[in-house]
Amino acid sequence: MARIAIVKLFNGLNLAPAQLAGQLLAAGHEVKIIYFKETLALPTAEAGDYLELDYPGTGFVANGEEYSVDLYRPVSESEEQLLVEELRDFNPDCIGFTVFSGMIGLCGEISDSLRKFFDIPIIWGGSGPTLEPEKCIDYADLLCINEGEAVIVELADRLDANTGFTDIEGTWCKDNTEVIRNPDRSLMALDDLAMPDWSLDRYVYINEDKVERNYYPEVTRAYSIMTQRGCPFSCHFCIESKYQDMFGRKNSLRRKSMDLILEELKWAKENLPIKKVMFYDDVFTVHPRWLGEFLPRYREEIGLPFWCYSYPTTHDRELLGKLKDAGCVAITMGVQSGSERILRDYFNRPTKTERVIEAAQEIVDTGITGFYDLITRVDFETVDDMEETFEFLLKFPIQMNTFMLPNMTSYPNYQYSEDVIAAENAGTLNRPSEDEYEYYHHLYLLSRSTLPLSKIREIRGDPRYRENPTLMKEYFDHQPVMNFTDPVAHRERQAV
Ligand code: B12
Ligand code: SF4
Repeated sequence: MARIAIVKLFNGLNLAPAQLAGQLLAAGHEVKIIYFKETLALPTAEAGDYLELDYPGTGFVANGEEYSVDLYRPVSESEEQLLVEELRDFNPDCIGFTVFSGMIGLCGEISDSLRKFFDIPIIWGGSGPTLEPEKCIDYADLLCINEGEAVIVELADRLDANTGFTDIEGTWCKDNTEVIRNPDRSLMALDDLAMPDWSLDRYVYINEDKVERNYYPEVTRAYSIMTQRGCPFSCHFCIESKYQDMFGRKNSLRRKSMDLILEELKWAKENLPIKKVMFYDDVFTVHPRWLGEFLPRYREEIGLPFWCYSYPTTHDRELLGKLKDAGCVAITMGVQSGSERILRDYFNRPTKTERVIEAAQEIVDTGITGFYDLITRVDFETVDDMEETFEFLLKFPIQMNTFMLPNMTSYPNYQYSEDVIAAENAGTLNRPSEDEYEYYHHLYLLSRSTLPLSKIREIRGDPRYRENPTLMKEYFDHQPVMNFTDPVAHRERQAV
């Protein structure tokens, strides 16, 4: 039996550590999961005292303020000490880090400092090393490229048997100074995945110079699950598109069998303090036939309210009705831009905005609380694109909600980011000015207010608001929307 510690910087992306732990336990190994530090979301104006992740997220919330969402306080000496003590106490054979792109710098510092205390291999996995192995191999002995369950078990088996670990498929390995790039590993059949492990006594959380034991890393008390991996779409600002390029499109979209999904949910309902379920599948509403069989069973055997993601072309009224009957209380649908030029030429989402509006109306009419995602500060946007997005938002059902209009983040090696670099090199990027952004961000938020359309258009034509866009703030919708499944007050546009 090998002993593997998994360190997870920041609460938020919780599925990978639980899944890897489940797989290791099923194979007879022992695991400890240490959550380290938290990320905070604050108005950007107040963010000065905090550090930011490498690709920080920012955006505009309903009251018009800009927020930074990937802030953290520096790691203190005592937090570092607590991490070392927790690891010593567990006495691992290997330390794993789950790393997304934004964390590479900080995980590097922490991995380097742990080497002073532990002479054992350090393995990194996650989107960070999968996308940028050349950068990450400086800090780790091994990198897991893409899916990790089979890799971590093989590593644990090899550590147990002392048979070396330089040639594990799906990894890069640093052997002295030589970097060995092993072949990719085939994607797993999801039915071979073990149940994720959520045993509280395996979880520890170190933050604010304290250790919290029996930590359940989910603030919303909702159970997070993915019934699928992969996505049928290929948006250029998303990792799924990059994974399809790297590991092949064929067979990348896979779903677990229904019995296993329901078994996991039953276990969660009986053993965890959960009140709702979050289906984090990239697009839950693919395969209406599968859902036609799954949803009645879910209602019967689980019966908890749930949230999921949809895509404008994957649902219709019939499917939404079935989702609602089964307990779906909220859906988030990607919109991303109101400009068809941006959607088609830069996002690889060639859906007509007319259909996006119709798809949103279908959600509203079904009586499911709708949320939408829309990205702003897109590098390729012109003022005409922002005008088109504003006009789109005026037609988009007012009952659809959002937490924030996020600024585009260009993650390394995504197609979108490569297009930005190419356009920068060619000198063809012509981003709007800060004043234009400010004006349109205020117009976007104004478009979501309940003011009559005639009043919104009047403000649009009034030069005082262009001069000073913050004057629009008095009309903004201030309702706090904090949780996907919290009931949201029903809003209607005022009559003229
Ligand atoms: C679900 C999800 C969320 C949920 C998480 C809910 C929850 N309770 O866990 C929410 C909405 C909260 C969320 C938040 C964020 N997310 Co998110 N999220 C996802 C999503 C859709 C799935 C991730 C997931 O859990 N997959 C299931 C697990 C089991 O698989 P996995 O994470 O891929 O891990 C596998 C391998 O990478 C590997 N592996 C991972 N770690 C390790 C460690 C070791 C030691 C080994 C060997 C292997 C290994 O093995 C795992 C199992 O096969 C992905 C997109 C996607 N389709 O992958 C984005 C994604 C991961 N998110 C992303 C981002 C940016 C964020 C945020 C930073 C957004 C923000 N600005 O705040 C936050 C981060 C929160 C935080 N502080 O940690 C980006 C990361 C980009 C990048 N290049 O790194 C992604 C890729 C989406 C994108 N834009 O392309 N997210
Ligand atoms: S639909 Fe969503 S998950 Fe799929 S590629 Fe597009 S952004 Fe990514």
